[in-house]
Amino acid sequence: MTVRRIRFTDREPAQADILEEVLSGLLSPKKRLPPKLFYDKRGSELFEAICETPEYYPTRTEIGILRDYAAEIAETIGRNCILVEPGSGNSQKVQLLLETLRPAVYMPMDISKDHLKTSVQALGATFPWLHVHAMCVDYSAGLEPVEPPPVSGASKKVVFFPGSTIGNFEPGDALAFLRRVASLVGPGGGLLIGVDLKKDPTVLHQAYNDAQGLTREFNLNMLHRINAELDADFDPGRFYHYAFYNPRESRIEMHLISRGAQEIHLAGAVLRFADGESVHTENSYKYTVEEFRKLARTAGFRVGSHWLDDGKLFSIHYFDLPS
Ligand code: AVI
Repeated sequence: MTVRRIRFTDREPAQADILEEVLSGLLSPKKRLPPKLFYDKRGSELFEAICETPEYYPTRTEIGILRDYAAEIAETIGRNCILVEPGSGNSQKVQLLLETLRPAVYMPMDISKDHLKTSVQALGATFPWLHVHAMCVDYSAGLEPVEPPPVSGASKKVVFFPGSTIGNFEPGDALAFLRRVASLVGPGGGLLIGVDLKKDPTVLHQAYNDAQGLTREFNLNMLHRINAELDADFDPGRFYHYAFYNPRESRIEMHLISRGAQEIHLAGAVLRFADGESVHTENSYKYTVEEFRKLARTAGFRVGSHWLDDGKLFSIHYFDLPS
């Protein structure tokens, strides 16, 4: 008998109509664009390249923590869980846990079908014992109830949310997301989450202003994407990448700053930019361990263990819900 270890659910959203969001953001008094626009094919490649730069410490630091503490993390969570990963991308980080954690089933969720299919095939080859139920969905549109395939011996649901993606949510949205995770995993379930920490602003500044200029290209790529998909006439050469740490708000802010006054045409609208005017493209909030634990408690979680690197740059937390 053949055992079907890999399943695929396809709820890929139709090509999102981004026009309305782009127009309303650029017509508002404080111009803004949503950070999800970063991640077209080129943007995703640029992000992967940023993660390899010497300045962007979060990725390698989180990977180091997962390597150093995989056994302890697995013991804290317990074997045979249903492991759900929203925004799983290339499923690189979870691989550091699979051998020790031995989940009953791994459920990666990602909006990019091709990415998901490739990574699921690779996982199947590396971990032949692993049951995988991959779902092509836009998890930011809601974490609808995840129905795991019938796998014997499965215990609780655990969400894995690495990368400090939670930092890209406004604090109110971060709380709402944690609440949605709590209702998804239910009593006895848990959340393993990576969170970037507050630190010397110079270190933060360098992480978002790498010497190779990849973060600059990543930021400007948004304008290339709007030109390509919405037929706008931005000249990306007429915008500066500007990223800085705002200590009052505990966040890195990324902006695109207009070099000179200019007019852009988009879907019949004329968008006017004053010299030096900003388009706010991203926030990346930084927390202390205590601040994040407080947020998780407010969302209804019981706070458990957390793990840090020696330099206390990054944190991984495990929270759960009483059974
Ligand atoms: C995906 N996210 C956690 C990254 C961050 O650090 O906020 C996105 C990023 N923006 C610029 N560099 C990386």
